[in-house]
Parts: sequence; structure tokens; C-alpha cells
Amino acid sequence: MDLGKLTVDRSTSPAGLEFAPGFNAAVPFIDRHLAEGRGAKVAIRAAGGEVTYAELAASVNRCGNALLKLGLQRGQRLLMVVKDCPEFFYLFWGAIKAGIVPVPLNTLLRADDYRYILQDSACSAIFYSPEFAAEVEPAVAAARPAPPLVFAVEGKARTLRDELAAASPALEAVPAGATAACFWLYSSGSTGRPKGAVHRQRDMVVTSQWYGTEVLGVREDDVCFSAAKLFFAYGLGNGMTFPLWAGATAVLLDGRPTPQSTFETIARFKPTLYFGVPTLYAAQLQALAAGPRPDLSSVRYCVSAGEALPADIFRRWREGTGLTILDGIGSTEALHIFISNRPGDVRPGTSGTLVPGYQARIVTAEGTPAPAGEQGRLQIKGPSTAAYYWNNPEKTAATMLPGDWLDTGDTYVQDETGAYVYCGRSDDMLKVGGIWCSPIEIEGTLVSHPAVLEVAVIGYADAEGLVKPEAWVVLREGQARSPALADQLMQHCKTRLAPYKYPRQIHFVAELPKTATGKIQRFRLRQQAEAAGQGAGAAKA
Ligand code: 3UK
Repeated sequence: MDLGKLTVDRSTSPAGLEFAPGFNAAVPFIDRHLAEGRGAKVAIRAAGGEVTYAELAASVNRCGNALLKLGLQRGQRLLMVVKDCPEFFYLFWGAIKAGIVPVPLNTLLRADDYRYILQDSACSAIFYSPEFAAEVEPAVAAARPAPPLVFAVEGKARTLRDELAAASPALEAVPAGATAACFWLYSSGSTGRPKGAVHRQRDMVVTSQWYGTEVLGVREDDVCFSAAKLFFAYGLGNGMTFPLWAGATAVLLDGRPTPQSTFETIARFKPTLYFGVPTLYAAQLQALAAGPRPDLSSVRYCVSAGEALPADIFRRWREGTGLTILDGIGSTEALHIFISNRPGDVRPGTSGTLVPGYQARIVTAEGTPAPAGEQGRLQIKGPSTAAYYWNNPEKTAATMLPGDWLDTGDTYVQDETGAYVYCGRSDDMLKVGGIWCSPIEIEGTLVSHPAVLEVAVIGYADAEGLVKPEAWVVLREGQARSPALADQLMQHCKTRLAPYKYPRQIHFVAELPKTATGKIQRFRLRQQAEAAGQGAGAAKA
């Protein structure tokens, strides 16, 4: 039986996809390329060297065998705190092929976040790049129960690399099934801890075919470079599953994506598709204005997601580079983009139109269809959405609705042309540089400072139209307002939270707007701040 067999044909089934019983996603994404004669083609290009499709398949098998030999069993979770490097591919696909569930994690988190996830996932193993040891190792030491297997990818006494060298390069895929659990991705919420979204074997096929191939037009001669890291669902598609699906090439940058590092990577590896987030496009535009013109001539299309792309950034990028950015909205729970602008049909300032295959509806607070032209909650439906949140029936019930609809938590409206226009979140969550940021988590950290009595954090659009967290702080009796104290409060956050979560401005105030029952009203603060022009970017926002 061919466990990777699937049919891609929209004329025979509405979804256009049919999966063999026992379907294992590693077969079409990894093994298929050998059967199709692509073994000598470069699959991955990185600063450390190249990996062909044949080498990739062998390393995936070695990794799967090594994991089995270490005692990992079917369905057990393997956490990955791994930078963008070939070993990310080996671990992810080696696990899937062996029936183990990989869980790539945000590499920017702090020890306490990792400790929580180690416990919540009840994982059997954690693998990490040595760059992240300072946060991962204390988390492992503090976790109860401790994870049985802890491995650095390289640079330590006994590493993944040693295990790979000792393992066999032959491995049969474990029979799974299109709807069997395949991998998890953790996503943050406004209150409480991150939730593990459980994705199925078919999900990456759906996103790669419907968005990657059919909307973006990824093809075999493409070279994909994602500035967004592989541990994000966005980066996982852009930088791994889309190129692997098409038999194309992925370019990996293992360090921080800055204007300089991304321009250098583009000049060196000549990607044809480039994937960024609005904050990075804005920073790249500044670098373009200030420095020498980078060589972007290889790029066919640019993609943006993670937060809304302001129309002004779209236009300036086109003027400055001649390139078109396709904005699309996706989510961790949907796995990738489900509403998008198209090559040849771009509507700046909108998220575009539905990716064929998905369904969308805009509903009122009561859950009934919103009248045409009115704002409402966006809900979507399609076979790539997560089955449920691990160990969290309440959040599952609130998000994964009857009839397989997924509540995005976003407010949207359709314009006269039918394009979907983003109007904000239905909750207090912020997207900062395309990454989730909870105002409540930042507030909790600020009130732990001895000078702070109470605090409210809200998102405030900067001069580029991009949202940043800012804090309104009431000090305790006897504490004097000063720029030095504001700096201290920012430092307090930077050392305790993931680095992108600190408030960019501290506003000292005498009191905060509250309800009769004493609850802080962030929405009123937002209105007041906007009216008073208090935000950092108030001049242009
Ligand atoms: C927001 C956008 C306006 C929106 C993601 C592409 O961002 C991704 O996943 P996350 O789970 O966040 C999802 C939320 O982010 N958002 C994303 N893209 C846009 N808002 N315009 C956009 N273009 O609030 C959404 O609910 O981190 C993006 C592919 C895969 C992804 N996981």
C-alpha cells in the first residue's frame, strides 16, 4: 500500500484531494521526490551548505530511526526549540514518518513559557538548538515531571547529530490516516497560557496545494525564502511545506531577520518568492532609503501576513523595489492563509478574497449572518483547520464551532468588490511584528514592579500604521514619575517576557478608566489616548 497516495483533482471531489487509508504526510512531502527523480535536486540551501532531496530523505529516515531507538513511541510528543536549519526538517519529518508528533515552538520564549509547555504537552522529548540553552535548560530542570529525553541539536556532549550518524537511512512510514494527529503548534491567547493546536496529516497538503500551488503558483523552479521562522505556521508553509510540495528549493536563514540579513540572504541565494511581515517590510523600506540598493532582481512575488499590511507600505515597496506584496490572512489554527490577494488582482489595504476551497462567513455577536456590508466576526471552514486544542475543552468549544467552522477572533467586512477588509480583533490580543502579544501578560509583568500600582496596556498604531504595545501606568504613593523609571519598567518587561513583548512607551497617569465594578476599560483608554494624541505614533496615526 502506498501510504502517501493522494489524488489532487478538483473535478472528482469538491475539495480536490483524496487520501489513501493510512496516509502519512512524510511520503508525499519527502519520499515522493525520489520516486519522481528529483533526488539530486537541491531541497535546502543555507549558509552551512546544501541538502539534496536524496540527502533530505536519508536524513529524515535516520532521524525517524534514531527517535525510535531512543524509545519514542507512536503519538508521543517531541518538542522542538530549533532554529531554521536542515535539522528542523529532519526532526519534523523524521518524527511524522515514525508516527511521533513534532511540536515546533517559538524560539523567542522564556524559561517559564517552556516549562509550562513541557508540562502541558506531557511531551516525551525536547530537542533544542544550543543558541536557546539559556532558556530551555532551566525550563527542563523546573518541569514536573521532567521530560525523559533532552537533546541539543549540536554543540553538546551527546547530540542529535551523533544520533543521526549512527542511525539507518532506511525507514518505512508508519500508517496514520488523513485525519490522524500529525503535529501541534502552540498559539497564545489573551488570557491564560498558550494552547496546543492539534493538526492532522492532511492539513499541510491542503495548505500547500490550495494556497501554495493554486493561489501563489509555487512551482518546481521556485526558490522560497521566508523571513518568518519555521516555527510559525506562516514560516512552516512558506519555508518548508510549499517548496517541498512543489519539489522546489527552500532557503534558510538561521539568525534574526533584519533588513540587512534578509537583503544579504536574497542577494546570495536569489529566491523567487519572498515572505515577510509588515513590520519587517517597513524596516526594509527604511534601510532602502538609507543605504545602497540591494539586489532583489530574483524575486517574482513578495508575500505578507501575520498582521494587516498598510496600503502605504504596499505602495512604497512597489515604488522602491518594483515588487508586488500579496497580503493574506492566515492563522495557526487554519495552518496557513485562507483569504488572500492574488498575482494580477491586488487590492491594497485589504486581505483579498477567499482562497478557493475554503468557506468564510461574517457573523454578528449572536452568531447570525451579518447584513452585507456590515462588520462582524470572521469564521472560516476548510480541511486544514486544527482538530482541537490539546487538553483545553473550553477554548476548543469557543473556537472550533459546530459544523467544523473556525472562529478567527477577527472583525472583518467585505467591501463593494467582495474583498475582505480587516477591522481589528474581537478580543484584546495584539499582533506585534506579526507575533501574538497579550496586553494582559504585559500588564501582569508591570504590576509585579514595586513602583507600579495599576496598569493598562493597549495597542497603538505607530507612524507606519503598525500596532505596538504601550502602557498607561498609575504609580504607587511616593513614587515619582521620571524617564529613568519608564526605562526601568521597560527593562523589567524585557528581562521577564519574550523580547518583543515590552511596552514601547510608558505613559504615567493619575488614574485609569474603570467600570462601576472596577474593571479597567481598555477600549475607553484607547479612545481617550487617540483623542488626546498620546500614542508614540500619534502624529501620523
Ligand atoms: C492576524 C492578520 C490582518 C489575525 C499566520 C499566515 O498570523 C498567522 O497566525 P497567528 O496564529 O495569528 C493569526 C491572526 O493574525 N493576521 C494574520 N494575517 C493577517 N490580520 N491581515 C493579515 N494579513 O488576527 C489572525 O487571526 O500567529 C499568517 C499564515 C499562517 C499563520 N499562522
